[in-house]
Amino acid sequence: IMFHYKCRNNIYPKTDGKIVRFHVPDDKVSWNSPYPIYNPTLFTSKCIVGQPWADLDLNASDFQPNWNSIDGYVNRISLTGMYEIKNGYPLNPCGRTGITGRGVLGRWGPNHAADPIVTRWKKSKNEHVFNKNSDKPILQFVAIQRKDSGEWALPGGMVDSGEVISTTLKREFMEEAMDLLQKSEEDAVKIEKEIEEIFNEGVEVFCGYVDDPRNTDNAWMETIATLFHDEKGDHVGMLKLHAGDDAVGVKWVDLDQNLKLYANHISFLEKIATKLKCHW
Ligand code: RP5
Ligand code: MG
Ligand code: MG
Repeated sequence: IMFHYKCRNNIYPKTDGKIVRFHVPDDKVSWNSPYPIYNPTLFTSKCIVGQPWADLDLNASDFQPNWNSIDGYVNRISLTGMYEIKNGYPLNPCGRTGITGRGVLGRWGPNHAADPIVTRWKKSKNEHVFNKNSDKPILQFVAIQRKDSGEWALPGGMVDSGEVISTTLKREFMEEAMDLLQKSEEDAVKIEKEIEEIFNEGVEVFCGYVDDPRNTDNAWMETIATLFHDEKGDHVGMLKLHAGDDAVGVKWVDLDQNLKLYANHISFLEKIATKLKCHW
């Protein structure tokens, strides 16, 4: 299991600076290290209350979640293994975050997402472009700019209840990187066909906990990141990228270890760099 940073020692997102996380030094992240003065704020955002995709409050008498299992339409199984329940609250498997409650996340415990990583080789006049320092070919991936934080990220999103991951991967890419929701029926059908070809052979590169700035002690993000690499680049070359839904920008980005990306998305890309032996 990984160590988390982006969900510690900062201001909780989307709260106008009002919700400050309790300080958690590195040696107090683990639930096994005693931290008697630990007194995190309880915060569940109003924006999730009553949403169809969100759980009820844990105090609600008609809310009886089945932790660590498929609970009706809700997948409460963590990709990291069994998580603990303490005083009725699921515990973040990576340890303390400085906030209890759900923050802006809908589910108590794991919140499942999927991240498509669409890649091609950088080319100039049909030839690979190499980085001068590493002497390796440069890989490009599709990144979106998130509306919530302004950061560049993979075009991922939440798995709808009952949805299969392969559907989430396609749907989120089409919504965020191709603006599917604003297209005519005719154009939407075309986009879906193009996507079908690119997304039929994916390789899972990461599966587990995401160091997401929205995580709390009782709610956290998990993802399955899948690589769709177009070796010749002729399929993805046809795609008309257009930011949509919760994205305000979209572009092909040259892969490099110094990129600043949302959550720990750069670590998924590092695995791809190793796999495809590209510049990093
Ligand atoms: C991250 O948040 C995941 O890796 C995924 O990219 C994203 C899903 O949340 P939304 O984009 O739906 O906010 O943790
Ligand atoms: Mg989305
Ligand atoms: Mg998204």
